[in-house]
Amino acid sequence: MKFITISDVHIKEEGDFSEKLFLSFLDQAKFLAVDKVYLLGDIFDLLVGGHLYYETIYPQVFLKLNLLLKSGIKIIQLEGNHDFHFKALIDKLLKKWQMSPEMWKYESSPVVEIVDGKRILFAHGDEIEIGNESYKKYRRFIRSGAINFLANKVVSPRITRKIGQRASHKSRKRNNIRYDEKYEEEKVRPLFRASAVQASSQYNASIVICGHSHCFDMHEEDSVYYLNNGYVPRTQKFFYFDGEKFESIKLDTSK
Ligand SMILES: [Mn+2]
Repeated sequence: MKFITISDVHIKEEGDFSEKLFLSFLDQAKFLAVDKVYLLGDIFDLLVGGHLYYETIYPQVFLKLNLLLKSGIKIIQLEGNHDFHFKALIDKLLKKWQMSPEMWKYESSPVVEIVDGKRILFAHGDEIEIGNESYKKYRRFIRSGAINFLANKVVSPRITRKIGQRASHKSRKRNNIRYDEKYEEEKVRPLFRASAVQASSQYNASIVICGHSHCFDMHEEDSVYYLNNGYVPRTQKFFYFDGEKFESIKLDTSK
């Protein structure tokens, strides 16, 4: 089985650099003739609730996803902490496109897949991160059934977008401190390496692939292989598994 995977693209609006990178990533799926594409969360900087409205905001992205599925390549979609509660959007699109639910699977928690005898854990990253208890409390609340209901049935996506744009403006200010290089090297990288080792025993997997930390890594420790493509607008990288080994590939947006 061959696959490609990416997380943390953070597409904000149509035509931005993140969108260009993501479209180029989707082109790689056909070029490399993979069987599956794993999207590990935070593909969008803000996408909450299953509204078809999002298809009109990002027409190019959904057109390309449609063509990908038509070519027989399957998608496994994990929630991030910027894009979640949108299973209904995928259900609606698949129905509209007359495609089987098997083609585009939606997961709200980490998944383990057995690939050529190896157990691989796919996660966004915040679910397996060690510590950060106040964030985890916030995460439980925001992922709850009540918020799912609000996002899908009550609040219009236009309003969600406005609220989220404010929130991401605030978190960008924080991120400037958090993702400072020295802090990344000394705190974030070791924390996520340790989190990957812990998650590997929790999920009984020898390979852990996640994002969220925005800190690129390909690291082997205690016979656990941990991969993280980092913050894509900066790293411009994704992972390719050719059936035997992993490769980190740089995206080309010049075309
Ligand atoms: Mn994240």
